Formats: sequence, C-alpha cells, structure tokens
Amino acid sequence: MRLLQFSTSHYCRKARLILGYKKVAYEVENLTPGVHILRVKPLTGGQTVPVLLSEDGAIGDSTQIWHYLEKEYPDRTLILGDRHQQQQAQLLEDWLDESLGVATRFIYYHYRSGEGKSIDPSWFSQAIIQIVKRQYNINPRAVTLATQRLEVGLNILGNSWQHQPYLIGDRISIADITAAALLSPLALIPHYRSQYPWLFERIVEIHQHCGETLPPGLGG
Ligand SMILES: N[C@@H](CCC(=O)N[C@@H](CS)C(=O)NCC(=O)O)C(=O)O
Repeated sequence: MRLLQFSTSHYCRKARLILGYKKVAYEVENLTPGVHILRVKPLTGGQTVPVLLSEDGAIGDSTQIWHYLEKEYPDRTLILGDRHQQQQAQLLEDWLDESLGVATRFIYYHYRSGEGKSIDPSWFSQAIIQIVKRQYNINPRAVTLATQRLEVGLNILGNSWQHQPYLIGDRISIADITAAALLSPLALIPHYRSQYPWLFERIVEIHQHCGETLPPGLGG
C-alpha cells in the first residue's frame, strides 16, 4: 500500500490518520505541488492528493480511500453501530471536507504569507504559498468569509468536543478523524490556539489514538 501525498496537506493527514487507526502498513510518496499532476492524473483522472495505491488500483479522494479501507480492513471500524449516529458522522465528514477544510486552507495560507511568514520565510516555501493562493483565489474577501464560516463551524463542533472526547456517540468515528486532520493547520495560528484550547486537546488525542505524528505547532 502506498500513499501519494503532499507532506503538508491536511487532506493527506486525514488519510494517514485512517491508515494509522486501522494499523495498515503503508509507505508514503511525497509529491511536489504543481508537478504532482503528471503522477496523479494518469492514475485517477483527477488532480488531487491523497491517492492510495492498492493492489486493487489507485483510489483518489480521502472519502473514497476511507470507504476502500473500511471494506478491506473492517476490524478496526470507524463506522458507528447506531445507524442514525453513523449518518450524522458522515454528514459531519462531508461538511468538514467541503466547507471547514476549505476555509482552514484559506485562513492558513493567508496567515503563512502575512503575519505567520516567519514560520518559514524561505524562498521555496513562500513561492509554494503564493502558488496555492493563486490556484484557490485566496484573497482578503474570501479569507474574511472563510473566517466567519470557521467561527460558526467551531462553535458547532465545540458543542460536543468541548465536553466529550468524540463528536458523535461514545467512540471514535470518521467525523473525529476528519475534524482532527482538517482543522490541524490552525495549530500554528495564535488566535485559534488561545480561543479554542479544547480543539487542540482533541486533535492531539485523535492523533495519539491513530499513532500519527502530531501536526506542526502541537509537537510535530
Ligand atoms: N476532496 C478531496 C480534497 C483533496 C485536496 O483538496 N487536495 C489538495 C491538497 S490539500 C490537492 O491535491 N490540491 C492540488 C490540486 O488541486 O491541484 C479529498 O478529500 O481527498
């Protein structure tokens, strides 16, 4: 099993958390943003990572990777026993994937190119950040909207994560894994560290649960 990834991508972190939770052996292949398309497109027809190379072929998209791993390695399942709770977990996963994960990307790259430039001011890192900002059209207005969306989202997640270890039910689900991965870039941003301390406690716990290295800012 081989995971094609960007080492810094939060969607790739989600795939690693799932693999780690299920204790599946795999190796990573780190790709360079931009030229990654030459490797990825012939495999999946798409242009995003993560891509999992298995004996059954190439699987693109973190949700499809989860479905595949759940089918092949059902033992350590991330599917909740209660059907209604499982539906809620999948709804949260989709919302995190499509909304909060994207908002986090906008806020993170905006921060890294401005106030947080000192995290890595190197020419190479700043060039990648500028490419990403252009690719996703990360401009001040979009960042403001993303910030508002994230605030609403964190308040919703806080209703459970602030008081209990899991977002839905009494054990880990795909919702916890997805939130821990997709919100992890916020660990480098002081505003979020001071406003949402419970978020980073949960992110650390989920990483420990999955045996995954902690994200930058939290010890990784
Ligand atoms: N819905 C996809 C999103 C993956 C995604 O957005 N990956 C980004 C890296 S964080 C990517 O590959 N971007 C490169 C591109 O779009 O060319 C998933 O869950 O796998």
